[in-house]
Amino acid sequence: SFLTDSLHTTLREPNGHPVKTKPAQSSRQRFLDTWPIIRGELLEAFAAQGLPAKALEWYKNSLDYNVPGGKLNRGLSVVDSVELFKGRRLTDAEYLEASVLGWGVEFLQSYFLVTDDLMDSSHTRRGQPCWYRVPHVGLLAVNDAGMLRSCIFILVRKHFRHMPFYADLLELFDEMSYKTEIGQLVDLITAPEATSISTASPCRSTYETIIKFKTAYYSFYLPIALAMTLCRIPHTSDTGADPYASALSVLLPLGAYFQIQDDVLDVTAPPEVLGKVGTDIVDGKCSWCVNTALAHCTPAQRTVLEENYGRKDAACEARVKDVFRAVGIEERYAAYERDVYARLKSMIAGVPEVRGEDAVFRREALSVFLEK
Ligand code: DMA
Ligand code: MG
Ligand code: MG
Ligand code: MG
Repeated sequence: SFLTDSLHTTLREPNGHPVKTKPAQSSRQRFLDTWPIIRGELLEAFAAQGLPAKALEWYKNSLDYNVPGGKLNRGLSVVDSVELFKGRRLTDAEYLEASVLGWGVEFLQSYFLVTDDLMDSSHTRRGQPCWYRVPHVGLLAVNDAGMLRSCIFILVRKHFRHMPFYADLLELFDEMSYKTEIGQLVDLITAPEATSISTASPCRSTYETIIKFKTAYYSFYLPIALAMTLCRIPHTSDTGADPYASALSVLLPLGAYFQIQDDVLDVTAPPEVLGKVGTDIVDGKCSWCVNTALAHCTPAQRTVLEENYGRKDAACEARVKDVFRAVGIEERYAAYERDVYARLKSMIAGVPEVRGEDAVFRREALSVFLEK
């Protein structure tokens, strides 16, 4: 397929020598190698419903377009953490099990991205048009998104229905989806159509709620909690600490850091690098940049923000970006990043490691995530 062809193309240095394969790439490759199996199982389940060939074709295109094209950090975190907790290379059968959960997080992600792009009126994603902008897709993207989410449950049922932790897995996917939906709700109602920032009044505490709910739970806690569940890490330990709660206490601020970075990239990164065109200013989002700018701007700059933020107009957007630059958004972000990185590192150092039957919850899973 176009997908595997492009992935197997050898990357070249400017001097023409092949780029040396880093360990990170081979772990990514092993994960990607399970995609045809996962995809095959889903197509088989779909075909078993006895549907017209055209429907199968549509479903196949939606899967290929929306699922495997991203950085896959969330999915990889599941399989890498399972390997880390078990302390050895997984057998192919074990790896496939772990990858079902990894792809599960990626299906959830694709569901949220397809609907997020519709609601944010975005144009591009992962260097291609957003799914709803593809000719003939349009609002059918709503149903396609739901079908991407259903993939999680088809696969988890097939692979784990007989396991004692089946309900725990379902609960994790379900609860983390709910948290994300809450986050998306607050994100959207704090950016009402045609309302200037003076009345929408973004504030720090609303912002912190938004990013924790819309990003941190599903992107950071979910992959680690799935890996812990698969490795049968218990909820109790000798010290009395619940390792899931300790993981959560680091992964929520780590996820917030990630979303703050996403907000800064939205206004600063070139679309060729980012794979998407930022829409936060035009959409009037309660983002880290506007909150930071409001906290440090002069009264004149505040007026510029009030008159131009959230307007569907490129000139207004450019004026907002000028204020962001003038108040030093990038420098302030760099300072925040240095600080939060140090803070997370010391938090991670205090996380207790907890032994399960044949696996150990290791704090290194958290630092691996931080380094990514
Ligand atoms: C990210 O919000 C959260 C979800 C649940 C997709 P966003 O709109 O900032 O994401 P992006 O910048 O990727 O559109
Ligand atoms: Mg968006
Ligand atoms: Mg959004
Ligand atoms: Mg964003």
